[in-house]
Amino acid sequence: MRRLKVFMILLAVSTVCFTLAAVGQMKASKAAVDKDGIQRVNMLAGNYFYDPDYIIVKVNIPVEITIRKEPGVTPHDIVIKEPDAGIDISESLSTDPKIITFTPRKTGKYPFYCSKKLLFFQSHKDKGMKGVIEVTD
Ligand SMILES: [Cu+2]
Repeated sequence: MRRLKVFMILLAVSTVCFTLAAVGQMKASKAAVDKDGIQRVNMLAGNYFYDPDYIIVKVNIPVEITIRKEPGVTPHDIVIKEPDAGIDISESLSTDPKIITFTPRKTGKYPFYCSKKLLFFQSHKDKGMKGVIEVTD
C-alpha cells in the first residue's frame, strides 16, 4: 500500500516535470491571476524574439505585461492592434522594464510583433520577432 502511494507520487511528479518541459519548449506562458485580480506576465524581447512568445490569458480580467529589452543597440517595440478585443498597444522597449496593461474583451488568438525595420533589411517581424496572445474563457 505504502509502495503504491510512493509510486503514485513519483508518477505525479514526473507528469508535472514533463508538462513543464513541454511548455518551456513552446515558450508558452499561462498568466496566473494574482490576489489583486490582475493577470501578470513577464516578457523579454531581444534579437529577434519574445520570451515567452505565446501567452494565455483569461477574458475580461486585466492583464499586466512587464516587458524589457535585452541590452544592445537594436531598437525593439511591441505592437498589438486588436481594438475589437480591447487590445491596442504600440510601445517602444528599453532595458528598463515597461508595464503594459489592457483588459481583453473577446476570446481568440491575437498576434503581436515588433514593427522595427532597418532600411532595406527584413523587418524584425519577418525575422521571427512575433508571438500570440490567446484569450480564453
Ligand atoms: Cu525588434
